[in-house]
Amino acid sequence: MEFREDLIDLLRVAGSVVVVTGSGVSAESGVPTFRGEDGLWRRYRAEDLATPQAFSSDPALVWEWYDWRRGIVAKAKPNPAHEVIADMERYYPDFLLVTQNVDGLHRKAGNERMVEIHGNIWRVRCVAELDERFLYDNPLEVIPPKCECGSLLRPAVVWFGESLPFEGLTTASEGIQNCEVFLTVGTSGVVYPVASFPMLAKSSGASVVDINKDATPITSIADHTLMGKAGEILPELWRAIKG
Ligand code: BV8
Repeated sequence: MEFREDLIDLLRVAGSVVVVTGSGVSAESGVPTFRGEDGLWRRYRAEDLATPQAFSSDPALVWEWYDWRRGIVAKAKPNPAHEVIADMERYYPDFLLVTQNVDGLHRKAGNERMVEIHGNIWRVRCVAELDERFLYDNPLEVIPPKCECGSLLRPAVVWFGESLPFEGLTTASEGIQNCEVFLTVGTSGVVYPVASFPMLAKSSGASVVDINKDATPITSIADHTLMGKAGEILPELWRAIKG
């Protein structure tokens, strides 16, 4: 795989790098993407299930969907793309990973300087007491699961129409406005506010690099576009950078 010299130089000497990932980075770990041909939802669209309205009208249905997804994620392992992004955290003096994925695979690969900006599929929240905790039961014994207080537990993820965590958003936007290189991997760039991050990076003077299987709205603003599978491109790119 050939890479432009200026891209290799850029990534070799960068001091501050922000990486934003979407479900495409986990595709080669066997975790289905949202909008791909293998569509994450079986009979329903994600946008119709990942909402507070869907949960309040049918918590069992929403939990059945998440229990099914937790089953897939439980068997998934980080792939070479996750491994490279974990190595980037050790290599770059100033590094931040912002992931839209709720599968926890980046943390499994070793990333720590990271924001799970849409939450984590293994965390739940009591709808009454609002406290969060990990719930690793897989499959769930009871659907929908209940808190000790008797109220429903919900997945601690950000649904459509819900605001993203303030702290995570602040960390992400500060990092993006101060980075030299902004790298997106495996995201269709259609879900806001994360979809606005590449333009924020560009307008803050960062070089935008996009790795994706298909063209997306990010393609038109990226300084460098590497089209293909993240699990194949990233290891080759990383070998070229580290020599
Ligand atoms: C909010 C967690 C304020 C749950 C998710 C109209 C215009 C603009 C915005 C809106 C609008 N209408 C509504 C909105 C706001 C809405 C939004 O953006 N909707 C979109 C659909 C238009 N956003 C929100 O509601 C957000 N909140 O705005 O708060 C607010 C408050 C009140 C009222 C209004 C607004 C909350 C968004 C978060 C939703 N939660 N997930 C869960 O996971 O169950 S979103 C979901 O999409 C996942 O987090 C996912 O990560 C994310 C983004 O999708 P991608 O990761 O990009 O995945 P996708 O399948 O789309 O693409 C994968 C890509 O990888 C593809 O391009 C594919 O080609 C590529 N690929 C595949 N395989 C590979 C690969 N690339 C490389 N290698 C491979 N092997």
